[in-house]
Amino acid sequence: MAELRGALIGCGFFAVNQMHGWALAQGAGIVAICDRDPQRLAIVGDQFGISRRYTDAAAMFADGGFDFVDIATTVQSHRALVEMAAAHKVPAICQKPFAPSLADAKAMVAVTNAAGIALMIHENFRWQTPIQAVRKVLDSGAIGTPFWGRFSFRSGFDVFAAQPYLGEAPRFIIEDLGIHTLDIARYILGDVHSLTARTRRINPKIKGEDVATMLLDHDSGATSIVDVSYATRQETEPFPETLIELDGSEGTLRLTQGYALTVTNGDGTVTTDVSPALLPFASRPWHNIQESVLLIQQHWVDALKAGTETSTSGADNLKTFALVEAAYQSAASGQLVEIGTLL
Ligand code: NAD
Ligand code: 89Y
Repeated sequence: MAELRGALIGCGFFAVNQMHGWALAQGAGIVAICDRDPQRLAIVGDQFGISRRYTDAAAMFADGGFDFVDIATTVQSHRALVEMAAAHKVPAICQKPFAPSLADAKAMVAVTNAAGIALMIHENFRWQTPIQAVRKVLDSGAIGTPFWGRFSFRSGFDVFAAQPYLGEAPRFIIEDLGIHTLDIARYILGDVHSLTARTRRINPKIKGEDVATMLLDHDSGATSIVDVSYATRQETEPFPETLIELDGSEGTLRLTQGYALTVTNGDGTVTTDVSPALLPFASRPWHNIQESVLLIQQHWVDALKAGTETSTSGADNLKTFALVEAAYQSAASGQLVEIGTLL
């Protein structure tokens, strides 16, 4: 099949990683870009040699000539742009967080289903090499059936320097980062039926919460803790590592700082280095995330060509997004939230 032609909307901070990813992905390339900010359009267009440039997404869709769209804007525009893609029957990738609200996210799944187009949420953290390595250990049966887990992301990294909007919204860490950690918890231990959360704001300069602790009841019977913080200073800054502890019927697994994966069972203890690759365009400490961008984009190309559903389809990501909504509801009420009431 010929190379798939993509168009990218939103040429901001993170889109540069996506453009690098598209340059390396097999079977697809970007033929048009759009940003309502002419400066960003020029910077990214010049860097990646893209001559078809638009400041208006509607004009780009009207001109057409692409097989999919990659929406890399911030959350406020996601629903309108996905609806535009559906109206033109163009399969769409949409960055996380899915939408401003669960109602918007459900509407986006409905409109893409009605149009018969694929929708993938760019939920890339489950594609990180260390997370894939954890999944493989579980699938091998090395620790038996997991009954308890902890998914932890604690950092003092200044994310506001590159993404100033993160300090301005009333919701911060769960919607921005915890969404990834909750998705990893679902990916590893399966769907969740109830959740309890507590949040704090430690940094006085921001509007939203920067610490959250969540307790998840999985359908499998496993219990997990998802804890995230951007107010945690440590001797060695772990950004952007997700640390994982799993206890299973036959053994344990620990993914510790420095990308070390330790598995203990009846055969003894084995520690493996599961560091991500440092791709040619990547820079530490972002390389873990940057590699997962290429991996999820390659997955999209392969699935689009094969006509199969993606791992983080709109329908799948609704279940992750419901956990985000549940966490905010639980933190506000102090009560446990049943996920089924939201979906
Ligand atoms: P940004 O503000 O730097 O870039 C967004 C760009 O989109 C801006 O240049 C803006 O002008 C443009 N834009 C907004 N609305 C538009 C519209 N309707 N039409 C055309 N252009 C429009 O933001 P960012 O930091 O690059 O974040 C973008 C998204 O990526 C966010 O949703 C963020 O959560 C996500 N993100 C994901 C990861 C990840 O690992 N998956 C990491 C960082 C950021
Ligand atoms: O926006 C966030 C994301 O998705 O990954 C890390 C991040 O850039 C800052 O929390």
